Amino acid sequence: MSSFAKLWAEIAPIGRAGSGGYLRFALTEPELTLRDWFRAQASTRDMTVTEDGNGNLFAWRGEPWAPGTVLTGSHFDSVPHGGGYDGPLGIVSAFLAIDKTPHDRKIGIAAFVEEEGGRFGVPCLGSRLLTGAMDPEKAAALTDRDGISFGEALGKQPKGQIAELANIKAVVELHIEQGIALQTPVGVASAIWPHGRWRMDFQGVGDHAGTTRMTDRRDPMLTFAFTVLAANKEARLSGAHATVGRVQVEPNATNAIPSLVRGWLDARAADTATLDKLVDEVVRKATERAGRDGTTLAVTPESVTAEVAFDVPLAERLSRVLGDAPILPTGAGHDAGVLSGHVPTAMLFVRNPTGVSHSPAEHASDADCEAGVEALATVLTDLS
Ligand code: HGY
Ligand code: MN
Ligand code: MN
Ligand code: MN
Repeated sequence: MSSFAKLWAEIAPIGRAGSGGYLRFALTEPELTLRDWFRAQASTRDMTVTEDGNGNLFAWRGEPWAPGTVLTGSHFDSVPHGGGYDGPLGIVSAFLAIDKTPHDRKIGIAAFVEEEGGRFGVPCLGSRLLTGAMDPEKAAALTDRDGISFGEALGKQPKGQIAELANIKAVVELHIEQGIALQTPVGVASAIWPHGRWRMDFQGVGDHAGTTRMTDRRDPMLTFAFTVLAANKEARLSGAHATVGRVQVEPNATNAIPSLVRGWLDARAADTATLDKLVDEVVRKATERAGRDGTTLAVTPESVTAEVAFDVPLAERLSRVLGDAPILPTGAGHDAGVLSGHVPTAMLFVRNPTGVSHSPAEHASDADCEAGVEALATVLTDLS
């Protein structure tokens, strides 16, 4: 069994659901177990483990935050029933890669908290706090579906911006590709598409499903359904990506016309103009339809992220040391995207043969994951 397969087998069962997907929400039992695994891996390598006051975990070879350190790593948390590679692959690969780098190199490994935003609703929460892009008070007040706040889950007020980030020489996050463009085992990221989430509240009038005449209804589900179709059509027309997910219906009964339907539009596009046009069009059409349905629509932009263009010389340097590895964009958000505004940052992608991600079917071959470890070791050695 390869060293990758052996280490992978240690974490594979943690947080796996009957669906074969993972329920690894930030600071819940499975993710806390993965943090214990992280600490154990660090201690077998005599690495110092620190937590930055925001829930981000770090393992350091040498002094924590020592000037000139190269930082790698990713996240443990998953979307509901997500795949096992999205996030953890970057952390498992980091521990295996550091074993292949000269011992005198200053390298750190990070496990960022709440990257998916699957529990508290803000993606890359940990890296946003670390870089000062998220207000600690606001973060502490974010609540999950059970009303537990991030501050309670963390057990303290998040610290916010960490000045020592300025000491970090470079960041390299390894991640499974969440698409099907990569035809070689390893690639290098050029950019992250602009993307964001828009909360859409469709307000109507709750009423009896059986006795209310169709002409008297103000059914928000109708406006919602129209909006889902409009988003899909706009995306197809403009080559963008649009999804409406995480739908909440109140009251959620078979025999009651809902009073409120809440859903999140996740929209992404290769450029900001296309993204803006898509969102504007969808909101315009949905608002028009609401007028016809006698409902109202309130749209709240959340965690809208501008395009991330990774450091070009760094990406080209990585591609060169990896024997001309392809350089390609991604539509997925990453902690590396948040950090790239503060430290020279790069990403390595490991081939995803089906391109499927955020699904139990997400998979990468052991051979490609091993190639990813070798590539990460090469890059960490080169940069440090
Ligand atoms: O949703 C994303 O873009 C990433 O997988 N967090
Ligand atoms: Mn993800
Ligand atoms: Mn991820
Ligand atoms: Mn990420």
